[in-house]
Amino acid sequence: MRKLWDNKVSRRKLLGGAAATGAALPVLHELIPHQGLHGGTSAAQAAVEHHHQAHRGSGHLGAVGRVDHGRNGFDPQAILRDFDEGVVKNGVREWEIVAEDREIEVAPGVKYAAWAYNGRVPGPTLRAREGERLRIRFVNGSKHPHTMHFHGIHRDLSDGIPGVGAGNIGAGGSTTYEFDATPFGLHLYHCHSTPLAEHIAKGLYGAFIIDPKAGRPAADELVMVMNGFDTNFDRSNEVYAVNTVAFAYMDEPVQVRRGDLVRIYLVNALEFDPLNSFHIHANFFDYYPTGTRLEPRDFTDTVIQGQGERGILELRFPYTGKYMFHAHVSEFAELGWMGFFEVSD
Ligand SMILES: [Cu+2]
Repeated sequence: MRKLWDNKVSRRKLLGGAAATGAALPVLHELIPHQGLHGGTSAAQAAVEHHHQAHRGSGHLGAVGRVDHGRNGFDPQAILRDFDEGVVKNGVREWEIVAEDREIEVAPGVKYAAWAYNGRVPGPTLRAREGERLRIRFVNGSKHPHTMHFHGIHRDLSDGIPGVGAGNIGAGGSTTYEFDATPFGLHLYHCHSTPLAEHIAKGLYGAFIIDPKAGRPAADELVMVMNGFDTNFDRSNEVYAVNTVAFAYMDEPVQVRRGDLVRIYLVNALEFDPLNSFHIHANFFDYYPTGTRLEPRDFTDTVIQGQGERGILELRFPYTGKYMFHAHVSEFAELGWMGFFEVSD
């Protein structure tokens, strides 16, 4: 693991000090050492460079290149619309999930020693239908003990926590979790081994969708897992993103059609920061908290989610063009959590 911050300056100190001057980004740019630009780089550098590039109208992180999605083994564009429905055998929906240690690139040049379910961060978006029997075979290919803890209603023995049922699954071990898909809604799964924040922050989480028995109206469906990365292990994130890669949807906007119903499954998997948020420009959405009711609670353009919170957004874009979306926690936006929808006919 490369050491990203040699001077022990946290990004919070940087942002706080810079904010006091009233010119956050240029000051940040001066404060952060620049030798990393041609080798290693910090997230804040990446953010600042990105900001400058955007203002020059030249697109993306030209100075430090792009994240190598091929090497990562997953692509934020593909994750958006990748739903893993497993395999149904004898009336039971089954998956096999393997945990592994895997270095990933979370911003251009910023490597992170992640732990991953099925080789990706976030893990696969598992999707089932209300009332089905589910069986998840979990294999721990990592060097550390892990579990899979699913949100939902089930017996304690299948809850995937240390000390109950199969408990911690050691390196090379495996177990099977079995429970019914209830209630319908948007849930998540994550490792529950201790120390808990670290096991989640390292990348062991994913979206878990239980569709209502009658389904939902046809839509262009997108999965957005809001996450972050503590690259210097100070229990504070240096990189923020949706689906892991900072600014991924600035570089490659999310493509949608004008007038289509767009449904976003939004999950907050962030650790170390109590709140995250999602804000869309020039539009409003219906919001279904946890997706457990078929009527929206809100019609809004910004939603706040605590740790582990999630909800379903539904909207249509009335105009073509590029529309920004980002955390309305501005600090997170500057450190990677912002992107564009590109609406076409
Ligand atoms: Cu774990």
